[in-house]
Amino acid sequence: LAGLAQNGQSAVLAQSDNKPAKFLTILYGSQTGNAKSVAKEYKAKLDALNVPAKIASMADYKHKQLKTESHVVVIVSTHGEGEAPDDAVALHSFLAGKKAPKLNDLNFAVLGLGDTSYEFFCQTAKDFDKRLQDLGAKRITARVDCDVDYDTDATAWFETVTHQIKDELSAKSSQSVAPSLDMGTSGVVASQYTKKSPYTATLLESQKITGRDSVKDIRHIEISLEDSGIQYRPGDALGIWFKNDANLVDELVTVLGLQSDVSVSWSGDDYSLKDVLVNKLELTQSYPTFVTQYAEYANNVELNALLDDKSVLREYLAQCQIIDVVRQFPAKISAQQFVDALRIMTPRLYSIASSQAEVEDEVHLTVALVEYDAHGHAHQGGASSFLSTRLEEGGEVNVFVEQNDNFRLPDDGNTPVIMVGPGTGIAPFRAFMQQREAEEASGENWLFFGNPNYTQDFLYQTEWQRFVKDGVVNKVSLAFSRDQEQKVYVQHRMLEQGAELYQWLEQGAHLYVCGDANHMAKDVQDALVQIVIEHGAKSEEQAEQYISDLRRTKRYQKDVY
Ligand code: 2AM
Repeated sequence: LAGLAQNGQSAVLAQSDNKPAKFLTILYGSQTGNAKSVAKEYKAKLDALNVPAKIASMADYKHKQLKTESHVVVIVSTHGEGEAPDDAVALHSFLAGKKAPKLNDLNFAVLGLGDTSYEFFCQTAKDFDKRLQDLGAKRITARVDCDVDYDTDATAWFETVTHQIKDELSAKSSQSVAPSLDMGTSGVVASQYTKKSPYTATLLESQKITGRDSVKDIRHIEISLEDSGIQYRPGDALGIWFKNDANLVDELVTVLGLQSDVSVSWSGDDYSLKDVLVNKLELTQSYPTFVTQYAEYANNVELNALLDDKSVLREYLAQCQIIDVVRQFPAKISAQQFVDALRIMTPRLYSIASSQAEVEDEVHLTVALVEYDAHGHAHQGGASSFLSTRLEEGGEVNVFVEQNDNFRLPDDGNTPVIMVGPGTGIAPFRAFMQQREAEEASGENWLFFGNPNYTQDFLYQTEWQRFVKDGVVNKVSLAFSRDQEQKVYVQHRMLEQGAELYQWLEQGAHLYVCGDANHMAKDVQDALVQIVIEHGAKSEEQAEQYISDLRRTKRYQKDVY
């Protein structure tokens, strides 16, 4: 080890008492990139303080290594109904399984990222916290579960953890260097533009691509990245910072009986009420933290009763915007109090619909305008209405690329690809095919697409026809749900073609699913299990195993929302 110490910069140095050097390992499990960026931010802070630390995605981390660690922090998000992010699935189940080691020498802390609007808020973080404790590890500090606006809580947690570990790690490891971990998987130079400092791009084109009689309003949007130097890869998402609708804000201010131009302070700066509501705060979703604070000023029995029953509250909030709560439960509240009850706006992520191999310094999106009636009023989604109706061609929009290494074309261009992308789920597959065409990849490609009506909703129809004609796409299976009496969905087409689909899988195909998480992705998964049972002559249990092996080996990837 002494020799290593002289030669290898990235070696862990032995201590004078011959104990291995200690460092903090930051393990993150990320789906949309938030947990990863929080983890990176923490690593940077520790570096600045000279606290030895390394960082790793749970997906790249050897599970058994946990036994050798002295200090680990887990930063992990939760999705849907309490599901672990793709990165975390394997470690999460390893810790619950029979092979999980005793971890009596480990000190740990857990930070959860989630959304309080969901029933299983931060469930994955809770699971890690409990399992590590059950395995004998000692908690450095209590777990913190962050809501969507996680910055403040995450920072407070960093400080607590750092305070607890700093002396021990710095003192014992004054000469040690944490081993560096090769994090480079993408081959794309990291952009200087991030969620916190986005690039101000311009809208080149916004075109409705559903027909006049469609039940949907879906736009094809082209944004110029010009000389930003931003690079992205098929599978990545574009983060969009949007502005709330000024008309909605005016109406909200009127209902509240307040004045738009009154000054409020927010995050250390002064703003007019209108400015902060248009640019900074979340209005087109509603969330329990708002209702809890607002209820103090509303003093309404019915509203208080809502707060007493979490599941009733969740149901109420599901199709509710801030203005609905305000209309329904009038309150005596000042502009400052109202602003303090709202949470910070979060950017929306859209799967990128283009490849730079084809469009160079542009980025394309496929955006469905969210519109619905609720509580007796018409509603629109915040970012989708901004992109579709308020942003004019030539107008500015703040964007950043969110890498998604959990949705990548196979490295080998010969590998066949099956794409299941109904509705706007088509977006990343347009990017995939642009990329494969540019690379002249020889692997076969099969698209499953669905939408309500053939004549109105076949998104990018002429492009798909051209891809087929030119031999880029080999098979297209369509499910236009409302063109016949019985609904036909992509999973029905998959089942119909089950024998061939199974054959493709057996030949090593990668399978991708993009689109609705609530129903479609589950139904598609069930169809897959059926297909493997039927055409692979397997029991249900074996089929489930087959599918989970596909996931584990990254041959079955999902980008669902
Ligand atoms: P529907 O709206 O006619 O019911 C894209 O949104 C397409 O996905 C639409 O054709 C929609 O059909 C369909 N869809 C709705 N629920 C689905 C499900 N559970 N599985 C697959 N497709 C679904």
